[in-house]
Order: sequence, then C-alpha cells, then structure tokens
Amino acid sequence: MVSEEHPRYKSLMLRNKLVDGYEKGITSAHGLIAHGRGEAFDYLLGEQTSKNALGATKAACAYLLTARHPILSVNGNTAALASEEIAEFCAITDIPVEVNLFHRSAERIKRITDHLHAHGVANVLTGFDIIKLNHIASERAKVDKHGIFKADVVFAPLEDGDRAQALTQLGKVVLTVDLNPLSRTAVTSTVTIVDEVTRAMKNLISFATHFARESNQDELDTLKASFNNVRNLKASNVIMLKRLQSVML
Ligand code: PTJ
Repeated sequence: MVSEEHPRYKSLMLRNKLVDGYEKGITSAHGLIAHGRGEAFDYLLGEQTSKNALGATKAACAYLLTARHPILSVNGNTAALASEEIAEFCAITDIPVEVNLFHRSAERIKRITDHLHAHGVANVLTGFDIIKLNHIASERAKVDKHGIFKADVVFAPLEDGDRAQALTQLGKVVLTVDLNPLSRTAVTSTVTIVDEVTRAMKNLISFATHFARESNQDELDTLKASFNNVRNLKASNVIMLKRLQSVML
C-alpha cells in the first residue's frame, strides 16, 4: 500500500498497474522497459500536461470526431494503464478498438480483449480478418480488415516508429501519444500528444464530451488545419530544455 501523500504516488500507481498487467499476461516484459523510458521523459516534462500537449490533444480529438473510419489501436501497455479511460472515450465517440501488438500472440490478444471488455469497452476487434501491411518489419503489420486496414484515422498510443511511418505512407492520419518527442513515431505521426497516456486519455475524454455537446464542424476543421506537428514537437523539446536548465546545479 502506498499513501496518497507519497510524492511519487501517481507514478507508483502507474507502475503497479503495469506490473499487474504483466502478471496477468497483458503487458509484455518489454513493455515494462518501454514504460521506464517514458518515465524518464515524463520527468523532464515535469510530469504534467503542458499547454502544448493539450493543444495536440484537442487537434487529435478533432481528427477522431471528423473521421469516416476512426480506430483506436491498443497494445499491452495502453490496456494495462488506461482501460477505464478507453471505455469512457469509446462510449462517448463510438470509436472501435483494435488490439494490435508488437509482441503478438493469440493468448495475449485474448487476455487484452477480455481485460478491455471487463472494463466496459464494447467494440473490440481482435483480428479474425487479418491483412498483412507492407513495409512493417514487426508483427504489428497484421491488422484487421475492418479496423486499421480500413481506417482513415488511426489513433495508436505508444506506437513503434516502423508502423507509424508505414501507416502515414499509406495515406492514413496517424495520431499518437508518446512521451518521447524525439522518437520516430513522434516525428512521423500527424499529431503527437507528448504526454503520459492516462493524462492524455482523460483530456481527450473532456474534449470529446465538450464537442459532443457543441459539435461544430468548422471549429473541428480549423483545429485540424491549424495544427503543426513540427512546431508541436519543437515546443515539447523546449519545455524539456528549460526544465533541465532550471534544475541544473
Ligand atoms: O504490447 P506490445 O507487444 O504491442 O508492446 C508494446 C511496447 C510499448 C513494448 C512496444 O510498442 C514498444 O516497444 O514500444 P517502444 O518502441 O518502446 O515505444 C514506446 C514509446 O512510448 C517510447 O517512446 C516511450 O517513451 C513511450 N511511453 C512509454 N510509456 C508511456 C509512453 N508514452 C506515453 N505514456 C506512457 N505511459
């Protein structure tokens, strides 16, 4: 048990969720290492959502709400950390989920699907109708015909660079959440939310709730058109640089 007063309470809770996910066969061992890399970047970002990340989240929401065939691609880390938020977001937007894994196995797909269902995610595609995409060297190339393959907008938090690049080359809009603004995923995606995935999902829920009440196509189109991912990533780098300068002895 960790007291809520502990200065690293939130971070320790996220670690617990991932370790739980690992023990349940949802998160891969590699996922634990990937989380550590994310934590290091989050530390440099001050472990809070920047104004810049909020702007990227709003733009991502605009893309998702105006898509013809949006899909949310979920892996073992995202499932362990953010299933509640995914369920809430999908209930508001009616966006389906596809389980798509780097370290793919039928058993993990089933465990993640069951975990998502148990948390209230209704529409989960688990890849019964598989197509293999070109130019992706990992198992992530295997996508569902009715999900990622058909989608015009793919929201893939904690993506790997290979697939983000391939999906963009296929003409899809790729939205991601990645604490590392230097990663190939961050650089090749259409919108990169440089934020921790549970914080980003909570903000996405707030934007989706707001837009569901006051849906305005012009506003959503303007948000998309005015977003610039290079500017967004540069701003994230500046946040880290300034923080480093401020804490340097
Ligand atoms: O479940 P699987 O088999 O699909 O595997 C998932 C992982 C995450 C292991 C796999 O996709 C992978 O190896 O990813 P990478 O290439 O390590 O990239 C993960 C990126 O997510 C890194 O840039 C991390 O900084 C970032 N990251 C890690 N934890 C978080 C995060 N970004 C946002 N929120 C986090 N909690």
